[in-house]
Amino acid sequence: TSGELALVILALRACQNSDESVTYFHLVNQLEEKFQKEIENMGVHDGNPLTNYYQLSLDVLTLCLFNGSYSITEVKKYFSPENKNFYFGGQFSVDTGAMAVLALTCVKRSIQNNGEDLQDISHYIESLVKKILSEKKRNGLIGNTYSTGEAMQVSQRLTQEIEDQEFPACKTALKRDFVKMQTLSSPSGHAQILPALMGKTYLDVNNVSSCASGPGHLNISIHEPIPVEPTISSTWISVNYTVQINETFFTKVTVPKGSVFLNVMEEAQKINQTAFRFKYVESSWGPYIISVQGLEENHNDRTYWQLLSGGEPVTQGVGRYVVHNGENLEVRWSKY
Ligand code: B12
Repeated sequence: TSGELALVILALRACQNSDESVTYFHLVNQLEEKFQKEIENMGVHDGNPLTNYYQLSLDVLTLCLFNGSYSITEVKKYFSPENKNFYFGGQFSVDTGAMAVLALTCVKRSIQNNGEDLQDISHYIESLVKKILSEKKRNGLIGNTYSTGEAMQVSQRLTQEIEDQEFPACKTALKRDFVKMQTLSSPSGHAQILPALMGKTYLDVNNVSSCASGPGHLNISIHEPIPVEPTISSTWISVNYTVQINETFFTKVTVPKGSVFLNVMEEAQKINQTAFRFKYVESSWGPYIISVQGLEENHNDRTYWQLLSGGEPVTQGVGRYVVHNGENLEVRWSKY
């Protein structure tokens, strides 16, 4: 996807030794094409990109940092803070907003004259940063753990406030979660939190300080990361499982204690293949559910399979979410 390619380009640059010469020309060309396909898709599918605005932001950021071509008029047209793509199910996506601010900040720096473009882009940035800051929680996080690292990148003020102990819980919470993730080995989570913990942003990627040059000075006391597979024991628990489309399909499932959401779905599928069959793809966050009962998610229609527990969306995927005895799990056909 366009965002995956953008991340690859950023990663290559971040890791480039100063004595290496790498040409990004072809990769950037391909990214330009993929970005145009995203825009074309929006034209014919009611403003919905092929992927999402998190990735479109990664695209603009990378094209801007690597002198690729993109049109400021298009950026202004699509990145207005009121655009529906900044929201999932009515909820402002801090991750998406943060990535867009990074992209717009790069675009702003690249504008030479002091005209209307500069004013509009500055206005977008201001408005998005406000929306991000309004998602600050009492425990110090902005949105949740994963979005906090990215939110910290967008606002020097935010980073400073956190440093100044105004939100002491924030950095502590981030460090704690970082350590937790180490044991659960979530490379995506790490990649999104590390820059903030190191006081860097994705915009710094061109200020080469080679990643091969040393481990840096991140002060987290971890000794040996202990790889923790979910501990499946011989104790059994019982979980309620529902698939919700227009109708409700329900079953009770028994799984070993320590099982994850995916294990429940697999057990349900054994009980009733017709009602509970499903498919997933592997992603950088682990298994992602793409279809249930043969009904597949569709980016053009903004449909997907939402995961819930007790009627509330869960904050982890099926491969990570550990289930509890008596829990009411649900997979719901939803729109975002
Ligand atoms: C866009 C997005 C979505 C879209 C994806 C469809 C689309 N139009 O692209 C929608 C709204 C459908 C979605 C759904 C979910 N998401 Co989401 N999503 C994102 C977001 C903002 C960007 C992902 C992206 O494009 N990354 C860049 C590309 C290059 O990387 P990628 O890995 O190839 O991207 C793909 C996967 O990330 C996948 N994906 C998206 N969300 C999730 C969640 C999980 C658990 C998995 C395994 C995969 C996955 O879709 C991407 C496009 O194909 C991230 C934010 C972030 N900080 O990463 C959250 C994020 C990844 N999502 C998250 C969550 C929790 C979910 C849900 C589990 C929510 C729920 N309760 O239902 C569901 C997934 C359920 C399922 N079917 O398995 C969390 C994951 C945290 C974690 N520890 O696992 C994140 C980090 C948001 C957050 N701050 O909490 N998501």
